[in-house]
Amino acid sequence: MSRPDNAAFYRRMLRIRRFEETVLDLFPRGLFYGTTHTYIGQEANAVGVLAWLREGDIVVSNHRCHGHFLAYGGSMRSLAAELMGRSTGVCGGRGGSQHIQWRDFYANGILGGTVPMAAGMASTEKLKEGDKMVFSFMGDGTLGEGVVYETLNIAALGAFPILFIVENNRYAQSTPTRLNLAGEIPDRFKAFGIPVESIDSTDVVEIHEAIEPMLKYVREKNGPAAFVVHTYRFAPHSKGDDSRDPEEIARYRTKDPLPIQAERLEEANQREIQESVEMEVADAFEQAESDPAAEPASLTSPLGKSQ
Ligand SMILES: Cc1ncc(C[n+]2csc(CCOP(=O)(O)OP(=O)(O)O)c2C)c(N)n1
Ligand SMILES: [Mg+2]
Repeated sequence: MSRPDNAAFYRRMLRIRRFEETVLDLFPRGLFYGTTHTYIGQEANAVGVLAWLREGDIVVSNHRCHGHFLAYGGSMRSLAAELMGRSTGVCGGRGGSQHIQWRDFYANGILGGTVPMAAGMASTEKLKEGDKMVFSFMGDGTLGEGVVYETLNIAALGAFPILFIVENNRYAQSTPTRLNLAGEIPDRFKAFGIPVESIDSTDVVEIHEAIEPMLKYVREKNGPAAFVVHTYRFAPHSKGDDSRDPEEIARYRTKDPLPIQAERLEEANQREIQESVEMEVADAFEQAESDPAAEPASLTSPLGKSQ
């Protein structure tokens, strides 16, 4: 499988970055329902990993799902509309920022709850004896949920086709990993005999290449594997809640994945991509804002249909 070219990697990350920056800019206007968690700074993970997706593969994301959804191929306008509770949203405006489902993409805001869900889907794929696999994203803080370890156990025993991706952005909300995570992250997978690869990088090309051996292991039906990316989020956990040292944030910002990738492109090419992404973002939010609100009846019906 050939990898996306440098321009495609840059465009995919920029779409996420500009979508998320716009969400943060617009939030104070009261346009969105519920809270939101942006992916700013972590774009290289979703884009590098999900460039390996094949038709029918399943992606299970978490509360920080916009980047995963856009990298999966989701529509920016439907995502904007979902955040605004519009009927044109990904889930008809009923899910909001954290609860997105489209095709084989699922996101849920219950930390850890997504991991057994993902493994359940992987067990089904195994029973079907097909070639599909599951990508299960989780944060470092999610490793504090006990159900994750029950899941690793059963996934390893059953040799389920699932790749666990841990995005260690070094914080769970406001708690640094050094205060809530004993030992080393890879050891938690090794304890169940699950092979694991780690990388400390914000370079989309490096991340894309580093995950390949683990992906191959899962695709060749050997069972689950894991991939740990040491990363950083540049924006607050949610919106205004940031107690991190500004000097630390500034230090990590020097490793911004966007300029790293932009440097691989001619300036004219960068500008062309930037202009087209600006247009896409502006259109997405403008159209979403003028879309009709979700039908009240659809909010109370499990099927989302008016009774
Ligand atoms: C079961 C559960 N407990 C608490 C929360 C509230 N909460 C949302 S995000 C978060 C921190 C998650 O940290 P991590 O897994 O590292 O992901 P990150 O936010 O850093 O991407 C918490 C505690 C939740 N959503 N679900
Ligand atoms: Mg975290």
